[in-house]
Amino acid sequence: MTTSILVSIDAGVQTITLNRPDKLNSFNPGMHVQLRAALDEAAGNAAIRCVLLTGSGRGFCAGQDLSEREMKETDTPRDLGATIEEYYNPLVKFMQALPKPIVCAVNGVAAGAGANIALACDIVLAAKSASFLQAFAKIGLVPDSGGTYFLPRLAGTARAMALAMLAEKLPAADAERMGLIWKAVDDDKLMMEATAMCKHLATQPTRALGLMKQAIYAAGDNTLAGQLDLERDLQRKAGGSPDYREGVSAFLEKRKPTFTGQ
Ligand code: LHQ
Repeated sequence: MTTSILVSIDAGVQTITLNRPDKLNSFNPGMHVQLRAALDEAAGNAAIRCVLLTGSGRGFCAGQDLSEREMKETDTPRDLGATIEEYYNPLVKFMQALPKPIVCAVNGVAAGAGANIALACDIVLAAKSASFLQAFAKIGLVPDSGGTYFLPRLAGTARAMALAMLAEKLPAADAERMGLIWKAVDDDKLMMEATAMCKHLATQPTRALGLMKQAIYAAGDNTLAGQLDLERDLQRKAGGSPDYREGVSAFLEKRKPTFTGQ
């Protein structure tokens, strides 16, 4: 049986590779289920301290598999909201709530929901030849999987609107310049850089990194006073962690800390 998702674990990093290359890794229900199972493992396995998401072949992910969506004029329209409710929305919420870093290595075109699932990751690296495409307008849909949330927050309303309405491919270097992603890197360096970054993150104070995600994602909806309160509460939690003790001891003893992630 061919599997839609490849998963491997090494040095605290779980690498998840979307694996339907002949369909540019577009999503069908099977791929959704397998991806969610992999992320569930990342959540439950303390030995996994960073997730790396990428795609196989020449694309990252082309969003929903449209070959399963062809309609005749006489067909009753399918409820796309149901697909989103069942798969895409829980996926994006789960990724953002996972208390461990998720790095995305965008190896090729990221289109439709595929683009927005990339943007839902915590740190996004992309190959210089990769591109981001809010493909929805081309097929009469609206951006989903958090697109209308992430785009204006990351790049501003003017850019979000044009990206959504014009549905033009945005090269990775422009995505970096607009602040949509962390970095565009040479194609042949992408996986090396992404893996090195993940291996580094997997040695860091995982609990604190998870709390950082919580704080930074809450900021978009919070007042300053609310955010200051949240920082106080999260710092209280981080300050009670073994990794905080280790970090301070290592600093005072002038040695490298050994964080356990706790
Ligand atoms: C594909 C796909 C694809 C199937 C390429 N499906 N085969 C949520 C809920 C429910 C329903 C609706 O949607 C959603 C959210 C969404 O994600 S909607 C947006 C869906 N995605 C798109 O509209 C993107 C469609 N794809 C494209 O526009 C192009 O393929 C891009 C720009 C991504 C890449 O273009 P090219 O590099 O020129 O590649 P290609 O078009 O030749 O594609 C390569 C193959 O992959 C080709 O198959 P073939 O057998 O002819 O070689 C495509 O049919 C297949 N493929 N995307 N989404």
